[in-house]
Amino acid sequence: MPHYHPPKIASSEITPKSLYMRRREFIGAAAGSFTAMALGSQALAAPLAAKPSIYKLDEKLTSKEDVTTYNNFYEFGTGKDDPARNAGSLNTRPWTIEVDGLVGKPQVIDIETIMKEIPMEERVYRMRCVEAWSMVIPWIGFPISAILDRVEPLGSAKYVAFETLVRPEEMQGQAGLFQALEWPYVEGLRLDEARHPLAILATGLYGETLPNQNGAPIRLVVPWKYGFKGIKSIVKITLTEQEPPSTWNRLQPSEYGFYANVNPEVDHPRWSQATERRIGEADGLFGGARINTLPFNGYADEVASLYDGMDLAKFF
Ligand SMILES: Nc1nc2c(c(=O)[nH]1)N[C@H]1C(S)=C(S)[C@@H](COP(=O)(O)O)O[C@H]1N2
Ligand SMILES: [Mo]
Repeated sequence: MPHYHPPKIASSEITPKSLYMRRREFIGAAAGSFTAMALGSQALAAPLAAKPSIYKLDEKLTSKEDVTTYNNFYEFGTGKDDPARNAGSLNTRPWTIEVDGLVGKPQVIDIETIMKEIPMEERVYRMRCVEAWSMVIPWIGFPISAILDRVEPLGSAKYVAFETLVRPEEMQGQAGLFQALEWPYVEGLRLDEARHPLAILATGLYGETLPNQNGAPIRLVVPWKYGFKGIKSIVKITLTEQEPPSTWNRLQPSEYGFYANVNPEVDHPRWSQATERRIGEADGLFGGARINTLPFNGYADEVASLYDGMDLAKFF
């Protein structure tokens, strides 16, 4: 059962209210590993070995504290501190990814198989959110091609679609009356973008397995694109002929493109994309040092040729 679509019932609706409130207090009060034990089988952060990065970056790493407490993961709430507070309830074992669509060998791949059989590499990348803040993160992961090669895409496959888990009883942002987004969160890449060696599926950061709030057990990282392309907690990958839908584009196409390549010359309709706030750096009057945003987030030499002949402003 690789793909779990339970009915939309909040745990507060199926558990007596008093018990639910007490459980929330209890979970909130318990710390770290104790919370994990109380909730069952989600994996704790564990050391994760990786080959050193072949892509060097001469920039200061964002602290692990900031990387793991300032997050966007609307399945756990819309506040930046919600995911770190709420994502402990997600069970990341067992976990499978269904890979299907235009492939010769569709299959369901277990996360344990991925961790055992695919060599992990460290990749220190800039991460630029469309909201104009950024980080430098030491990810651990592997090129998406390692998965694509296993399923043998057909000649007709042109795009790769990704889907996040739907499990409202463990993802409180998917439960209850207010739903920030349409679930599942979906994203996509052109097949040649997905096959670019810079595009990875990440399984860890800072030398350990991914914390839940960062998209455990496996998430996409495409460093030359805005952060919303980096879909978390992936359960399904589908090869398609047509451009697949993407969550933010579907919600507001005038503000969030399918391509979403970082481009300081194309402003968001409501703010400039020319500069960014590097999280954790020299907090000033406006809450953080502003630095210039680079075309393709600084990866133009590697990836610009993917877009030869395209009007990049038009294809935001
Ligand atoms: N499933 C899912 N994936 C998601 C999001 C989300 O809300 N849900 N937010 C995106 C956005 S807007 C950003 S900036 C990055 C943030 O990744 P981080 O919290 O690990 O830094 O995750 C992306 N992936
Ligand atoms: Mo973002």
